[in-house]
Amino acid sequence: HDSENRQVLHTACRDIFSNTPLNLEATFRAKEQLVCLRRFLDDLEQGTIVNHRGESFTTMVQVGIGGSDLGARALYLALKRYRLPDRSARFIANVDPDDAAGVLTNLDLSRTLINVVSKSGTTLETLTNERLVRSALEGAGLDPALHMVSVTGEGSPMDDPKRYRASFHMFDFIGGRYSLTSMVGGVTLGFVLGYNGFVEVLRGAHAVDTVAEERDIHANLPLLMALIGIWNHNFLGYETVAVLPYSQALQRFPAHLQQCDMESNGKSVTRGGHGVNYLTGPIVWGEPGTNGQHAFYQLLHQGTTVVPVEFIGFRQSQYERDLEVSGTTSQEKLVANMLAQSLALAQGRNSENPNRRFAGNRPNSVLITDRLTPYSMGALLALYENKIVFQGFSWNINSFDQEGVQLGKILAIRLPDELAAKNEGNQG
Ligand code: G6Q
Repeated sequence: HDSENRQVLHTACRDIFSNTPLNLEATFRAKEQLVCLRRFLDDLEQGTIVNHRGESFTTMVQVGIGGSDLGARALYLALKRYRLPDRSARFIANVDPDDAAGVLTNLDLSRTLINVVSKSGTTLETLTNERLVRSALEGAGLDPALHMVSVTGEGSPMDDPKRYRASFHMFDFIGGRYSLTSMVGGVTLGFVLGYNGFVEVLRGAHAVDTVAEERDIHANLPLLMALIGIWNHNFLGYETVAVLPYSQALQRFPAHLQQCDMESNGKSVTRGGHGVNYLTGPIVWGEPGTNGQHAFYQLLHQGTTVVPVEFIGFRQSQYERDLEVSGTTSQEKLVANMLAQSLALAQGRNSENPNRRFAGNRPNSVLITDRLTPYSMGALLALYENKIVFQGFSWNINSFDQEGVQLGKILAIRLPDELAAKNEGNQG
């Protein structure tokens, strides 16, 4: 049967550090885009790209949805600590007009660059929001051509230099939800973190891509995580997995993983087109701790549904603005809470009183590193990307189609079209 027949070359964006890239052409093209990005960022820095008053740009608004939004947004929040002085980003995704209105409120449009990101250049939400932002710029007496840049597929309807001050390309050989390390994340993250900051993200991702090639399972962390996930899901029958970062900066990372994992592995036919008779991708969800402890952890400890948990923690804080209270810093309290939760889930607690009894034996893993930096963020991202890909291989499904999303896109056009015809009839 036909599939979208996509190549899976997101790792080519990181293979720039390798002497033997897997796909020379893809890596060459990824490098070309990095050169364009560097030039663009230098021009911003040196005051060659400025607004009509000769002032620098301080904010970038990324307009895009799904794979053209979630990862860049999650990493921006994760790495905001490292932003250049006077640089920040905002994001508009939803076609809900209140999303755009909320973002544009109190924004100095004259110092803002709008970065429209769409691989296909045809997504309803993004095209609608582009028009909306364009008209906001015009309404403020600004020339959209000076304020808009784009990231899109070569030859897409958005690949139009007349409409954008600068344009970057993303490639057909990289799926949307895996595209964060291409220009989809590169332009906004580069604007905020600087070129070197973005390259550090790539470097961290490349390090884990290399680990993913290890043949020894014990040395191959993404493979180990994939196999533990399969054990919990297929052998023990647990249907969901919670990713619980003990870092507020990772607040949107579970949402990015939700897309990457569920869109990739939410499939029910094999690559040969036969129905599967086993579970494929789990339901992925999560929120940062300790906040979650005061909310849904009750169910994790004592609910009838067992939820495997993946904890993520850091020994040091990002800002290091911490205080010792009652003998420990806040960061120490944060990590201690994570470890205590992990132990409690595993060990449980016996009590005469059934209300206070915890069964234990609830599977969880703890992933811990020194600090959330561009490098470790890139590594974390690639860890999960590789895990998801390994699970897709194991289930023998095509993790790189997204027919369910495509159906949504068709439906999203059909009904509004009928509504538009009706509106026109009413006006007539
Ligand atoms: C990701 C999916 C999907 C896609 C969005 C936006 O893998 O394909 O989430 O990224 O629908 O698509 P465009 O980038 O084409 O606007």
